[in-house]
Amino acid sequence: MTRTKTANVPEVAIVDRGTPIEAIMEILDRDGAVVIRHLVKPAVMDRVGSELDSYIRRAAPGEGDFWGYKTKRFGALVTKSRTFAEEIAPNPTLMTVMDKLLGARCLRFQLHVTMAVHIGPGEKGQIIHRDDGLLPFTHPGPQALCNTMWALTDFTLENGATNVVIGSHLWPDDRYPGPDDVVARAVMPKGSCLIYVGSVFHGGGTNHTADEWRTGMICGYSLGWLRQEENQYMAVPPAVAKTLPDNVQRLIGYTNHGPFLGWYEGQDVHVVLEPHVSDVMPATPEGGEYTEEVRILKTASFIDPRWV
Ligand SMILES: O=C(O)CCC(=O)C(=O)O
Ligand SMILES: [Fe+2]
Repeated sequence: MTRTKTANVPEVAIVDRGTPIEAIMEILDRDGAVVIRHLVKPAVMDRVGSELDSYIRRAAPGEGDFWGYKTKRFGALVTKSRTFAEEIAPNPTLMTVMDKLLGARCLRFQLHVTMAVHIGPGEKGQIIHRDDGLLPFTHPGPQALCNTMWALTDFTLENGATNVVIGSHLWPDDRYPGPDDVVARAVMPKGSCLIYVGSVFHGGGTNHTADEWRTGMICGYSLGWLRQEENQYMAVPPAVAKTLPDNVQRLIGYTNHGPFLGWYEGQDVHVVLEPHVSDVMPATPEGGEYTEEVRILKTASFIDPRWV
């Protein structure tokens, strides 16, 4: 189905790939969401689509107003799609955006959630919500997480492009979207990416088509000291993580946050991916084989709040 532009339906601000990061951050700060058009080539999405195809076919639809009744979902995209693991989750533009958004309140941000969302014909719009509603923080406040939605198919007004309540990331806890608030649609071609901060109200759109599925992939990031929404160590167990690039292993969480969070036997948890791992706390070798963080962990006499 071709995209029909409806004059009075607002759309989430869209910029081209390569737009300066400052301009992207300005829109994100103002609206709570922004779309980057063709952040990857459509061919990359074709590859992801073929890697996920058998899962999409096997997945069962949801059974509630939040996950829908005609919508298929599944997680663990890092394990299920090599292209997602290597080219989508660690996308350099997203890494820069997340660093700007989350980097001031953690030593490293982490992968928070991955999920395919395959909205079927006739599905009604998802309940409008804040993704950071899972966390006990008050609004407005600094962002604890930021999710993205990658378009595996075109996202159109007809097939369920995500609804985003513009500016709602700045609202207090007791304000919920009403009829006077601007709900914009994340209309975007395949290969584009919607970035939406954790506190902005949003939800999947209604799929008005008779025969078209709207397929997207959620890829979210959060402060590195927070519990991840999707259990990444279960979704990407060590045997799989071993086969991934170093930066992706660390993004998933196979590394310590500062010296004190996430360690394994007094070591950077990344060692569990190496062929020989000591299962007791090993002695620090002469000559500083350990990283500075592990040296601090093993020799500390106090805990410095800057480490967390
Ligand atoms: O499918 C969409 O467009 C949004 C999905 C979503 O917001 C969610 O599942 O949390
Ligand atoms: Fe959501």
